[in-house]
Amino acid sequence: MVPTGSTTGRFEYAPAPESRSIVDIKASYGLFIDGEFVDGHGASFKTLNPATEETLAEIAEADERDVDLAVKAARRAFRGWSRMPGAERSKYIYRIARILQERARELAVLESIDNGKPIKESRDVDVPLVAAHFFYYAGWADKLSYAGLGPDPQPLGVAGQVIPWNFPLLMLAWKVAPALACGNTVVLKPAETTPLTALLFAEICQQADLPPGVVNIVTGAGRTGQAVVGHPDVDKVAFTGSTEVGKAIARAVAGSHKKVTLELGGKAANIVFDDAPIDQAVEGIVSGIFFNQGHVCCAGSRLLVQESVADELMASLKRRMGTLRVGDPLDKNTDIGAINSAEQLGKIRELTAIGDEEGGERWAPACDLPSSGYWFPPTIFTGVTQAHRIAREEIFGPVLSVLTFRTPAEAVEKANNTPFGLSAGVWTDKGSRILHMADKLRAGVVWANTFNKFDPTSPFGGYKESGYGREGGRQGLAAYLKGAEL
Ligand code: TAP
Repeated sequence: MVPTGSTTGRFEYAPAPESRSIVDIKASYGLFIDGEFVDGHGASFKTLNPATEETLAEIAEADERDVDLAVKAARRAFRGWSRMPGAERSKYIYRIARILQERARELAVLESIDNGKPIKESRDVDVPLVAAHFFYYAGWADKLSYAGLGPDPQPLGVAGQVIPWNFPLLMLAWKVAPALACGNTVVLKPAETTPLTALLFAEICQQADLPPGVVNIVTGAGRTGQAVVGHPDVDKVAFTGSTEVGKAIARAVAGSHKKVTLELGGKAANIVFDDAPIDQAVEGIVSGIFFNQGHVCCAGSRLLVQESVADELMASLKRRMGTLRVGDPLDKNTDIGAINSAEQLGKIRELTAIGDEEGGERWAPACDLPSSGYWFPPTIFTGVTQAHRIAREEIFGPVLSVLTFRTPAEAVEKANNTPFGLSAGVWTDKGSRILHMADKLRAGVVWANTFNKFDPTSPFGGYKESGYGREGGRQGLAAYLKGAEL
């Protein structure tokens, strides 16, 4: 949909461009085990286009036997892969990175079709970052002894990796690239609703002549994830997803030899002080919560605005929200795409209804949403207090809860008043205030006068219920090496 141009933000539907034709989606997909696509022993499930509710493909659901075959293949491959000189391993990883770049358009279109995210995000953010991660970690493969993580770093073995649906390919890159660079082999389970780009990545592994078994992809739902995490011959568990499932995984592996990293949920504060450039802050608030439909673990889902500028900021934010284009993910002018699944849409509706009941004041620009597909308009709630559930729980949708503060100390107290600790944003003209806030905020990442900026060289991870361990940067290697702690 595109706005008619009125400041009320009314939208009309715009048809999809031809971009869909550049990607070839098969009717059905098997599992990727030992370098080959194979039939699974279990049932199959459908993956949908969330913008249309059309079935895209039939996907094999890996059961315990399939996961066992994948882990055995990874174990066999580990002997050769871990002993290969780092410079040789890096050649394979560089090759994967180059093919990812060559096939970037195809990957971006497929990601947008399966996930619902706007093509301008998958094209300009997700896929370039995915390639950048492989390039970055390829560079580490022959330099592990110089990473400051011990003189003779050794890989852990077989890594079982379980990832969510919000950044399907990027979460794969965050997990697979460092694991391979360190000499581990991988069994990865993508999320049930977004398996397609992981399966295209499997094809890319074949194209790069990666030795069979180094990367295995087992599609399925939570049960498949449980089988990966619980397999006795998995040495490392890397999980990104909800705090609830993260806790279940921590319990499941407790007492075993497995090394675990958990990247979980968040409820980030985006804090705007009265000396901040308002227009710039508004852009940061919009990208902080509406990027990727708000399906972002580090989304700036709580706006904390200093009372003296609250009215001016809110007026400006509403004007800007009126210009956001909601609709067809494959239209390159779209700002907000489809919600990833009916289930997620249900969760957003439920929590926002609770926001209404608790006395929050809901506002959204006028939107005509398509009749099929899963959609939610960009929404803000004012009059929110810290006790409200929409200020405490992760909504994981395009919904911003607005609170105010008077002093920096109050801002710190409110920002830290959450069980999570993944990220935060600070908007101010004063460098000293940025440093002060960065010191006081209990968040793994603190952005200053920007938001949602990612780079493979920079470690990412949480405090408190946002999980433990770091991904990205030199620190991200520690998760995949014996005895290496940060
Ligand atoms: P989850 O429901 O936790 O699912 C994550 C993955 O775990 C999926 O592949 C899921 O399979 C699988 N799974 C479900 N139950 C499992 C179990 N008992 N054992 C092993 N695996 C299991 O999360 P989601 O809804 O996909 O993703 C949203 C969440 O991820 C949000 O909370 C978000 O904050 C978090 N997230 C965090 C980060 C970082 S870096 N901290 C980044 C992105 C997302 P199915 O999909 O088939 O159920």
